[in-house]
Amino acid sequence: MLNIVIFGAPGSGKGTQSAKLIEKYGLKHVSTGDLLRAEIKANSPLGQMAESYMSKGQLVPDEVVIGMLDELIKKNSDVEGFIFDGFPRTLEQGKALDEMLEKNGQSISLVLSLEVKDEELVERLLKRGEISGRSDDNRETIESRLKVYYDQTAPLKEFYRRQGKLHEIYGEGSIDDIFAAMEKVIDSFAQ
Ligand code: B4P
Repeated sequence: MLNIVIFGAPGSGKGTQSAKLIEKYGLKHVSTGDLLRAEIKANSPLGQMAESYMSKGQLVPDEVVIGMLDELIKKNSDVEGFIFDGFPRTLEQGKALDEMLEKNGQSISLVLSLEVKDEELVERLLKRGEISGRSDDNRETIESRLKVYYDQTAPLKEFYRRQGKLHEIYGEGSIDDIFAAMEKVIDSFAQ
């Protein structure tokens, strides 16, 4: 099993690169952002709750996101591996993910961390906001998402570095060049 975490700040290209990785490696894509947006679209109770956090640029509570993932991992015990995109986002989620995988005799293989400077992140997200109209892609919410990233998510890098799983990838430049750098790490792991 090849289980990859795509890690990075909001707008670092996690979703963009995940789409290319799935195509090449045939792994099951798990994007907590997409799952939560689907709940919002369906106007479910979970979606209504999630929206109240996401619209302010805050993280949805750990127990909600962890519960969603637990179910999904159990349901997909026959896949070749997972790409976790946007999960984990807190140390609590990181520890829970290790436990959930362990229960199924699995573990995280690699963590690919996309490194992009803040000015570029803001520029990308503002541009996406103009095109897609995503309600959390406005300047005020982007600023709080970045702050949340540095406060709550970035400490996970140390967690994975200690496990010897962290690979930092330069996340600026062409999408194909960034993908090539990721492929190199994955292919040398899988050999
Ligand atoms: P996510 O959906 O995970 O989104 P993101 O971090 O904002 O974006 P991503 O990094 O995937 O960027 P993308 O590839 O699209 O999270 C949204 C919200 O959901 C969070 O704020 C939180 O509230 C909630 N949430 C999600 N997971 C959670 C969890 N585990 N726990 C609690 N809450 C959770 O790229 C962005 C833009 O850049 C795109 O327009 C793309 O085209 C462009 N781009 C990509 N690569 C580029 C490149 N190389 N050059 C130029 N532009 C590029």
